[in-house]
Amino acid sequence: MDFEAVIKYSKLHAKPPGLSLQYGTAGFRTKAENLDHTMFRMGLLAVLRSKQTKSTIGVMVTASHNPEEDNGVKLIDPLGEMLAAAWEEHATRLANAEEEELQRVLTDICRKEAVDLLGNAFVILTCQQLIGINMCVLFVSCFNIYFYTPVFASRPSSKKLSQSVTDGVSVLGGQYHDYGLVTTPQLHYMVCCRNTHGNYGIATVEGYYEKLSNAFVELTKQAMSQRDGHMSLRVDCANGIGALKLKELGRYLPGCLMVHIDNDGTKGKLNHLCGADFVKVHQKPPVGLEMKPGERCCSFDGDADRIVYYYTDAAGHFHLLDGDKIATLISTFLKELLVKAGQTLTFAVVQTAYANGSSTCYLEETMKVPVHCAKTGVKHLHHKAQEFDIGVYFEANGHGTTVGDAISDMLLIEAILALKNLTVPQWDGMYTDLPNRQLKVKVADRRIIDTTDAERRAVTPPGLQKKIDDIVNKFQLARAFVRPSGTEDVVRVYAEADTQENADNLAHEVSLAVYHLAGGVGEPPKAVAS
Ligand code: NG1
Ligand code: ZN
Repeated sequence: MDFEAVIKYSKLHAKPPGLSLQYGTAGFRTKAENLDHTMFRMGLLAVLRSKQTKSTIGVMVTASHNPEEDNGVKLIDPLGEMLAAAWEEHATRLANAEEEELQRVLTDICRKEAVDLLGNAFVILTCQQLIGINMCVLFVSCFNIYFYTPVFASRPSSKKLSQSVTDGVSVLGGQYHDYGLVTTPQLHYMVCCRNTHGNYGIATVEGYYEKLSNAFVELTKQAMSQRDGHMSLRVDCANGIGALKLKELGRYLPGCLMVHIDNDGTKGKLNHLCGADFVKVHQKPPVGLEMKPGERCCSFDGDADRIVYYYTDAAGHFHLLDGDKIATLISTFLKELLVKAGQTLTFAVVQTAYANGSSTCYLEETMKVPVHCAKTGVKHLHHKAQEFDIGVYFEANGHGTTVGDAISDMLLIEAILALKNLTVPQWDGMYTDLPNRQLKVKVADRRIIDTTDAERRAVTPPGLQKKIDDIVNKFQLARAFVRPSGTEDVVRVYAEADTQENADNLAHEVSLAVYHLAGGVGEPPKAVAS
């Protein structure tokens, strides 16, 4: 390794002294102004991982559902999966090394991971310039580097951050290739295809559309031939990349599925009052979408790795079908097929603590499907799901499958609804969600909260869990937990109870406990306005 060059270039991407970041649920997330050194160093790390695995590795610059001033970076492993845990630790160490420690940390990673520095590295960079938040994607593999130019005008921070990544790649002798404007899941797909030499699919966006649309047509052709008229779906694309990609996919889909795209980025801001996160957290329809009663609608998030469904009934009531309902639909469908085929494969559903209590109860007690609870973050669910022949996993926010892919999840849901001849209200009627509420509390240092039992109990600060237990005991059918967010500088509070009012009050009381016992900053949390 040419340490002299690394150190010289590193000075151009100098680390703010003392700044400490952590590779969390979805990589590093913080203000764009504090990310330059991290981008450069993730470029270095991606090359090392590529050399070690002799494979394409993805590096993504993104802050999918976060506020505009935030940005982030994450690495994608050879099979399109999240980065291996040991390398997450290397990423954190590398990002936090002061300039004078850089050489030692790099040497240490190479030694521990037996990286062959003479090997090749291959990198593909794409930028997703969206209204509001920029996302850039970089792939590393063992041959070349590719670079894609954003379609829209680039924000200065995005250009600079992606340049920092390529500086890191170049200084270690990696090469580039540009994959253009793609969704996060498409990048994961591309990494997997490249490393499986076409066995998984063709590593182009066209290959992706062909793979998904062919599977959809094959799966539904019989059901579609028996239908009167086409199926139709309204999609809120959160003013993100999903709109563009869904339009492209439309050319590959047969006329039997009519997709109407709203919030396509021509008018609104990315994730602003729309998108899967907004709909899930606020439990109301997005702005920019005119729903007719009973009309089937869904929302993607900004980088199209989450999806939630919803509709309004004749009385105008809003009904949300979140990741838990999606997991239930898919697992019920698969379980029925397994029973029909007389198969005895191991089968389980993996959820997180955010899963609605009713969904867990329905799966275990009515469907007789084993349910496991993993820590937040799809990588945790993914690893648990791999223990079974068939594992279905979704976070309640609609983030599911290998890395979360709103487009492929949408097609799967549409296929199942067609095959089972189910309407959305019928699907919704499988079980009734317990009323719930999610809140955020600002604290001085969210690391003060440490959790156990798949994040369902707080071990620190002292007294907090006892206080939460006491509050929960005052309510019926109640459950609540708190955990530090891995993607935002907040503590998240989740509560569910027998009525919405009780869920709101429970969430508020728990928020106050966090505020008082875990170093809350600013004004104390206010009661939830219903
Ligand atoms: P954090 O910020 O750690 O809660 C959020 C989501 C996760 C996951 C990641 C990555 C919730 C409560 N949390 O993580 O489920 O999707 O973002 O996108 O929705
Ligand atoms: Zn996302």
